[in-house]
Amino acid sequence: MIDLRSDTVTQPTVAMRHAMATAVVGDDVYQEDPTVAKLEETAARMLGKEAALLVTSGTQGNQVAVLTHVRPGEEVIVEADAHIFYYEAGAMASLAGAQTRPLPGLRGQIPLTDIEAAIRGQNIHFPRTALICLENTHNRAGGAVLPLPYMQEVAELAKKHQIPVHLDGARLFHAAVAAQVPVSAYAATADSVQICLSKGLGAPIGSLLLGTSDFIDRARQWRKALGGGMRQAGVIAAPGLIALTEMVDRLAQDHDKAQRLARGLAQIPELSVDVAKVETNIVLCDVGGLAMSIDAFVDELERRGVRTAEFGAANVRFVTHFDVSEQQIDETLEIVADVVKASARS
Ligand code: TLP
Repeated sequence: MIDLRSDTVTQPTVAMRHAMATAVVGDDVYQEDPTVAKLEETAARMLGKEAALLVTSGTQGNQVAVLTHVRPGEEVIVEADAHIFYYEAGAMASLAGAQTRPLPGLRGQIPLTDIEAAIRGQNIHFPRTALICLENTHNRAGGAVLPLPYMQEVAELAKKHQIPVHLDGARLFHAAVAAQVPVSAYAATADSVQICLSKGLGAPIGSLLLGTSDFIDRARQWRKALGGGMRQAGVIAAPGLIALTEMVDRLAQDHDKAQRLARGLAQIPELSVDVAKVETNIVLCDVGGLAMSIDAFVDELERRGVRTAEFGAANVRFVTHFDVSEQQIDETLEIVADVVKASARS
């Protein structure tokens, strides 16, 4: 199987498995796990934040952030296709009791004028605008990179209105590598940041939430409330340390593989891929021009050994990662071309 459904499907490396087996551990609810402490310190140093908190997943990190920033009935400005709004099972509503204000963006960027217009003024009828969320890279926008100057402008606007910014950086390292911007520069534009160790960096489990020491102290209690207080979590932190220290620079290879795939798909006339929009490791391919349905296309690819994901009414998502080789990208292109040809004949 060539599994291009997501960059979450990678197997832990041999070094990661060894690190898990030999990790020095303690009870992290007592904050006595030295490997967790090392991971949190390393992440905080890399992102230039005071403190970090190991959480079970990107979703948990995002939702702990919302719970820490927002009180019930307050409003959160989000991009309309953002993961925190679109894919987290309505948790901002069910857990934080937050009201969301989704605003459409262009390649993940909500126009600044729209953000400013959506910020609530003082009025007895209005909820308080308590948080602005950004996502970089932006998943549903096809791994789009939010440029640093845009993020700096949002930060300035938010500061002017004294509203905190949360950055869903599940793939922030992908953005940093693609834009050649230090990850700390991106992190500096947000009050809290969530990064995933399991998306393209190869760790089997875990994300980190980062912010000021005071914010992380409060977030730790919300993590406990959500059942995310883990005991000998060093076995998770140990591969996470390898993810942060050894797996970041190689993301450029995943971006190259995505380019190779996108260029190949773009040569198939029945498919539509905007190669210029492939900035990182996600390729969106519009299959609306095919004689077969998107379901049938994805199923047929799977039957022939290529796993992809349906992403909306007409888009198929292909995500590259370290467990897929250049040769497998070429094999994928051959299989896709065959399936498209067969669909035209039938
Ligand atoms: N995204 C997954 C799916 O949920 C769609 C994927 O395969 O891409 N933020 C962003 C931007 C994400 O892409 C994801 C995962 C998360 C948060 C949530 O992370 P997990 O799955 O660890 O809860």
